[in-house]
Amino acid sequence: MYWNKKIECADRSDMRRLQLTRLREEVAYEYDRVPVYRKKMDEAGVKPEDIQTLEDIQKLPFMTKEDFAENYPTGLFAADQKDIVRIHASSGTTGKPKVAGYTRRDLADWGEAVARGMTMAGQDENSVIHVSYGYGLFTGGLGAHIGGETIGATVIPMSSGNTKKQLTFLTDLKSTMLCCTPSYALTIAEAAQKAGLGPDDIALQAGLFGAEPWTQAMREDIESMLGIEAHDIYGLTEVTGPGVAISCGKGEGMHISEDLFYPEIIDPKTLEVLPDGERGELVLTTLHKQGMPVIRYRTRDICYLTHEKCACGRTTVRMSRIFGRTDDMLIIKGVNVFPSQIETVIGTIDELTLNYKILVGRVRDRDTFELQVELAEGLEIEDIAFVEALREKVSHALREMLGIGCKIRFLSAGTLPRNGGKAVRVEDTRNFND
Ligand code: DLL
Repeated sequence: MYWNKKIECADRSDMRRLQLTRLREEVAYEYDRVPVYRKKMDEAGVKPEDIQTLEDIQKLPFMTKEDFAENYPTGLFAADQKDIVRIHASSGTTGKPKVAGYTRRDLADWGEAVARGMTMAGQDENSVIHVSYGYGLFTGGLGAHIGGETIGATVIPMSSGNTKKQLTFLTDLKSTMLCCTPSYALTIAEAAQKAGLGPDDIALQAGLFGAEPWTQAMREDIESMLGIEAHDIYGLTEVTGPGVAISCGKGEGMHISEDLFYPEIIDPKTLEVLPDGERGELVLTTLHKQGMPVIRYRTRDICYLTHEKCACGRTTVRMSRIFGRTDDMLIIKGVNVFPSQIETVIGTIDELTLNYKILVGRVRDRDTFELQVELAEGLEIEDIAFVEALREKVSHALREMLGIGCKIRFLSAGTLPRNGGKAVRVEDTRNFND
């Protein structure tokens, strides 16, 4: 089943023609309307007219997350405020969020991209779509929502949390698709098992899981426990949200909606464009965005591309699973966390030193998150009342900054190893390569 066969199964030369037309329009629009990007292009000595072929994209300067930090909150917006109908945001390095703005047409395109994926996963206007991604500034909830509405399905805006209620709605309303992070899918699956509900008791057929890296083993667990087909969905706030690419389940990887997003893979060190099959950093250019187009945006996500025709009949380029990131952003329990945010919090609390370690791991496919931090010189770790009050204070401040909780372990001053070189602040023992 295809949502938009003309695009999804387009002849490659037709697709490239469409992409070139859109790229030229998008670059001219961005040059005209976003002074920061115009300056970058001028500095690189390139004008919109220099884009004559798709390969000419390589003449254009990159955009990075630093551009978001420097131009917070709306310096990268291209549309007039009266035409921006929605704002989303995700966390940034310094604690300053990356803010994205959408016009009506951007929302329609977003719905279209997610609709393609939902159709790949066998959903249509008869489906009941249970959305357990968070609603709000995070793009997961409203992104899945708009896709479900676009295909005309019945959408349940559950948001995340309250697993018991999730199960009740899933079963009582006979949901056919579950949309949430893969780790939350496992939580729901385990709760279903505990409640004695097997695949035959639930109407679910498929799931659209993303926003964090996951493994093949996790996919198999989710599929067998819930009796569904699990599809991978990729996206990021800066580019739109979920739906940049979605897996069809027939071939490897995720189909990119190439009429809307142009992908390149670069070597993050030399910045050279790499051929199909080679792992590198994914760079994305929006081809039809009005609110906040991005051009050659360095996502920091590591994957590879393939242009081989897929067994499902689609001709669109596919990206592999995400194997990791080139920067220090961690995704813990589906939430983006920068170590610098944690350091900022620690720095505001006098009773702590800036010697800390973040430990991230996985136990039974679930993320664990612990902060070890040293007490300031002279403070007694044996003073239980003091330590508990401090724990409360640090916990609260961290939750305010990150949006998730973390286990805190206090250490006496001087306990953490100092190696004299670059401090190793993060120990992430999760492995997303299998
Ligand atoms: O996570 C958008 C999204 C919502 C995607 C729901 C899929 C489903 P951000 O919060 O801006 O946006 O985080 C974007 O999450 O750069 C990747 O590192 C990671 N990511 C997103 N999808 C996947 C995936 C949303 N399927 C960052 N596999 C991205 C691995 C993913 N990592």
